[in-house]
Order: sequence, then structure tokens, then C-alpha cells
Amino acid sequence: MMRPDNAPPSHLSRSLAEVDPPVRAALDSEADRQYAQIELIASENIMSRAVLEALGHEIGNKTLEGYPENRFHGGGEYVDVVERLAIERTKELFGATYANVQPHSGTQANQAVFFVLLRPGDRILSLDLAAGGHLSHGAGANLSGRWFDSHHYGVDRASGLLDYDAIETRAREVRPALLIAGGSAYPRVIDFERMARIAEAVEARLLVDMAHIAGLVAADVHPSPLPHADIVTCTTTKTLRGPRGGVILAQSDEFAKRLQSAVFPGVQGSLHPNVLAAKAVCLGEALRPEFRVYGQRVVQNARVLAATLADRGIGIVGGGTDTHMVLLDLASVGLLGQQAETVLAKAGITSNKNPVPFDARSPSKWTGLRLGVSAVTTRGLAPSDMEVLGACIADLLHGESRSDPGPALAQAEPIITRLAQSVDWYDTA
Ligand code: DSN
Repeated sequence: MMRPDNAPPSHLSRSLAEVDPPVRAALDSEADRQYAQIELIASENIMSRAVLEALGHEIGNKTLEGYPENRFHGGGEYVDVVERLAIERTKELFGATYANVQPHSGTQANQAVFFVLLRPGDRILSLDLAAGGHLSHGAGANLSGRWFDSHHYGVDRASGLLDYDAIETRAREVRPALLIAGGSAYPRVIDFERMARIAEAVEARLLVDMAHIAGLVAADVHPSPLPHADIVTCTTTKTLRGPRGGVILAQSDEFAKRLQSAVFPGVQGSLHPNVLAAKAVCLGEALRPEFRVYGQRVVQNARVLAATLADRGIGIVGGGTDTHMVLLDLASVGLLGQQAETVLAKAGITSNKNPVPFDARSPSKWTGLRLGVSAVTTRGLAPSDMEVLGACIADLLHGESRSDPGPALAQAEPIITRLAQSVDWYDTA
């Protein structure tokens, strides 16, 4: 049965503007905000129109549980096509032999891994939140911190870098069942091979959460954890430039069967077919040569931004960056993270307060600011733009500009103009 071209309008086909003007208005305002602002939140990026099309497709009406050809509901043949494409593309992109593309988020991907590797009360050892770790790696406020006996390692106080000897000492003290590497705000390369050796020495399993760097690994501009970790998790948003959702992958099938049942029915019910479709599209985009160029440009841009800020007296945690991310230590300018976020927002620069290593626990007292360049790189900004942007941010953060931000705001204008006039954005047709 074909769908008619000239079906009369029904409640199904009325536009959002007709059905729900306040939501339409909020969406339009958000699109305008994204278009007009310099987006430097490290976990954000700009999905392509193709990814958005898949995300908004009616395939999202479909309810399905289980895996391709082994579903609990009928009518899953096209979702099977989409899911298989997403799995095959994940494997090809990362050189994995196992991939599960159903996790609704990175946190749920991690939960599924815990479901396989841990029992309640088992010990886990992960990067401290203030040193760049992630909530789902055993933070007290997260389920993972309640259900497991959670311990942390940090970074070296002077360098801000991981100290692998100290991590090994800590691992020998704690004897965790699971060692976790990766997080949300560690800007340098992690020595995944060394982390694997530490895990092996204490008979722990190694999970690498590469949520932030997955796109850089895909673009081959960052070392891959796949050869070293027992299991790797990531999200498809952030540097990978896709929809919000998680992926689990491995270079061995040792845990494959248990991971399948850990995701469903272990920690999730029905899958999100439209998100699977959008994941498949972004993974396909990441397999193209131009994605590698984007990845190289992301790291170049972040390095130039970090160097420009450092030259102007802003403290850079870890002494620089190997990723898309630059973490500022605001002790250098006597500001709190929230104040810096507000100061930058006045110039149309969106960022987020963040702890720096050894920082206070309370977000209102954090003294860091996290910047990421994935979104502006997707929109076409180049290293020369990063020099202008870095100078502008430094001026805004330095004391004199806080009372008179006029000159610094003027510096941001060319970047905003460049974003608006000469680089990619969705056409409005
Ligand atoms: N973990 C949060 C972040 O890095 O911003 C959300 O992905």
C-alpha cells in the first residue's frame, strides 16, 4: 500500500508551528542562539542535516526490543537494516570486533559494562571528578558510587598530568575489580597501554570511556584505546558529531554475549530506532576522508587556542592539550568558574565552569573553565580564528576587561561575523 501524495491535513500532518507555537518559538530561538553564539562547550558539536533527518524520522514510532532478527515485536525489518549498518560502521571505524549501538547514553553504556564485569560492592578505581573524571565512574551522587565500592586516582599536582606510577601504587592498594580510564575533562593523551598493564598487574579489567575523544580516535588523530582495553564505551555526540547516545565496543568477543544481554534486558528496555538511524548516519560520515581533515583541524585549533591563552597569562591545566579541549585554571586571573562563564557569555561565548584538579567539591567554588573547539571547527573556524578568539577570551578574563568589556567584545565580533557569514550552517529552505 503506497502512501497518498494528496492526503488531507490531519492532526498527524499539521506543522509544529500550527500545533504548538510556544515550543516552535523556543526551538527557533535555540537555533538562533546556536547560530549567533561562539559555542565552546566541549561536549557539544553540530549534527549534519542528514543526521537530524534520521533523528526526526517516523522510524521513531517503532517499538522493538532485542537485536536484529531476534526481536520481541514484529515489523522490525527496516530497523534491523539500520542497526546492522550502525554496528558494521562502528566496527570498521574503530577496528572493533564487537559493537553494541543501543545504549541510550554514555552513562547507560557504562552501566551495562558494570552489569557484566561487577557485582554490587565490588571495588572500582577511576579518575577523580576534579581531575577530569565522569559522574558515572563511581561518583558518590551517581548510582555507580552507591552500588560499588568506589575509589579514585588523581593527577600530579604540579603538572596536572596522570602519574602512572602513582596510579599503579593506588591500584595495588585498592585492588579494584575494574580500572576505568577516561572522563570529561582530561585534555591530554592517556597512555592506554600503561593503564592496561596496571590493570593486568592487579588482575582488574580495564574499561576506557572515550566519550569525549571518540571522534578524534575515529579520525586517527588520537591513539585508540581499543587494542588495550577489555571494553570501551563512548557517546556518538561530542567529537563524533552525531546524536545523543552511547556505544559499547571491544576488540574481542570475550564479553560479547553478556554485553548484549546487559544492554537489553539488563539496563534498558526498548531501543530508540530513530537514534540508531542517526548514529548510523554519523558513523558513515565519520568514515569519509573529510572527517579526518575535521579531526586534524579540531586538534590544531585547540592547540592554538591553548597556546594563545597561555601566552596571555591564563593557566592551562596539563600545560596544553592533545584533544578538542582546553581546561583553564582561573586562579591565574582570580575568578571562579561561574564568574568566567558569565563574563564570556557577555561576548556571545558559551562555555562551562569546571573543577580543576584538587578543586573544591562545590560547583559554586570551582575555579576552572572548560573550553572545547569541536562545534566551531565543524562550522569552519581555523587556527587563525583561534588566535583572535584566544586573545579575546584572555582580555575578557583579565581584570581590566571585566569592568570595561567593550574592547574585548569588539574583538569577538569578527569571529561571530565569520561564523554567521562565511561558514557552514543549515540552509533554511
Ligand atoms: N559529561 C558531560 C560533559 O562532558 O559535558 C556531558 O556529556
